[in-house]
Amino acid sequence: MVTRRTILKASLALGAAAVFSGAIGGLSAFAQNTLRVRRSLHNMALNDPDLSAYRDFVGMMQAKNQKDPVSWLQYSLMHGAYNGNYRYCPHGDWYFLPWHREFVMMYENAVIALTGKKDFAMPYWDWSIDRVMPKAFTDQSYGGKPNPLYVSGRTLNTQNWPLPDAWVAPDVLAKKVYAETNFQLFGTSKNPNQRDLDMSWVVKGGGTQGFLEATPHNLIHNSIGAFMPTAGSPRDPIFMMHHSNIDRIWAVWNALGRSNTADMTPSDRNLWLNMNFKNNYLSPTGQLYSAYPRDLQDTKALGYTYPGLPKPDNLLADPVRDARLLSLLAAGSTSDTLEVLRVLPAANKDAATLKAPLVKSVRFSASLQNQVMAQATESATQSDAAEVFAIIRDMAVGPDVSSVRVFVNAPALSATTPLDSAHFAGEIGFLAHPDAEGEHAGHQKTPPSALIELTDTVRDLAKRGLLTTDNISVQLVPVLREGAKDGAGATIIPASIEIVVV
Ligand SMILES: [Cu+2]
Repeated sequence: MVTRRTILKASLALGAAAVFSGAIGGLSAFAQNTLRVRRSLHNMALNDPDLSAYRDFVGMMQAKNQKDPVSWLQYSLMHGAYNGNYRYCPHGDWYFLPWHREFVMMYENAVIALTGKKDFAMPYWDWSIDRVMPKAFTDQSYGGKPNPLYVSGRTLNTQNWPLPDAWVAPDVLAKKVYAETNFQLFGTSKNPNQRDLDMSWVVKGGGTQGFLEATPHNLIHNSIGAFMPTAGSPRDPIFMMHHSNIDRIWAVWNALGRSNTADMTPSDRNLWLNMNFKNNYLSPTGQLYSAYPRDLQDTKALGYTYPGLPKPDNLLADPVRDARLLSLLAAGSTSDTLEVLRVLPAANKDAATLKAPLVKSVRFSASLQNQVMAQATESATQSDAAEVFAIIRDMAVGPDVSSVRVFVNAPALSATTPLDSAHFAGEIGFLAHPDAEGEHAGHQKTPPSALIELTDTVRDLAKRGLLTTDNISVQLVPVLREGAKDGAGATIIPASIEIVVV
């Protein structure tokens, strides 16, 4: 039996990266039917018909009266306002993927309607391959006129360009995204307090972000700057290509044979599938319309697909492991004997600052270390490999913090400690949020929480002899927003940190 645990052990080296990278361009498989195919921007000609239709569409939408519901500004306001609040768009909970699937389709349908290009499909920016902004978006002019895809004031944070391996390398995605078998661990979990289908849950957040949302999704938004780190992010035309790629990753994950709902309880399945995104979207003629996750499960049923989708890999979920992790995310405890190491007690008040990273240790017993390390040296492919996760909860994030880097047992740390350090475990990005007052205060998000996998870092450190004590130390280093000052707004205070060996 091949389970998720086995594959972590058996290594994903077997071409996984090449299969999932999106580098395969073949359209032939879909050429005979009517599915529209969303293609990669990689090597796409600037005058490609899909890219040209999108450019024309953006130009048309920007030229309209911006009070018209079918205009560049009004479409973006369904998501949220620049320097304002998020309106309908969920981040940090399990509605993140389906809500944005419909949002990209809302634009796609409008491109078709306004340009008349019936086979238009939104291209995607595969940032695993193309680590800088695609040229179509950075040229200030096109065809002798201003380029509608160009946005002035993008910062393209030099620290983060080209996009680093730690966020987007194909082998990182293979392991941290595609090998995950549980939807909520892959695509961000439910707010544990949700008990009904009240629409307010959609925008509340309060789930625990997995790697996909916390790292490539959030950090690419932030790295681009201008509109992209804010609730007004859809005002940057690159938004649709970024989210088309996020949507493709979900489609690839499903194509590998992963189910969104098979392992949800009946009650959770109902709460996820039947939520009404009521009047969250605008039609090409300016009518409000609704969508339900139950109708957003399969891109082919929605009329589009992506090239090069993989075949199922027959990787089986491990229900015990999934249940343990999910109950830990939901309740802070598990019903069985799983040992939870409390790195930071609940209601912590200690802050990480730029000058003083938050460094907290907890006893990491020899027997736990052995559970993790036994697997690193054992050669059998069948294993009960232990994984190590950190859960960082309810982070109070200062407005000047763009992300936080997580290190393990580093002897010395600073803002410039590189991401390829053996001690680096992960980076969690935070979109910009306004203060908690204001007219949409009821729509404020719960402080973000994230799940960070430490397995490889811990094993690697042990192999190098860098895990010599029986303590494990978790270290948080905030990263400043582009242009922000290192002041009171540059701190981050997690309510708690737990480590669990599953
Ligand atoms: Cu969004």
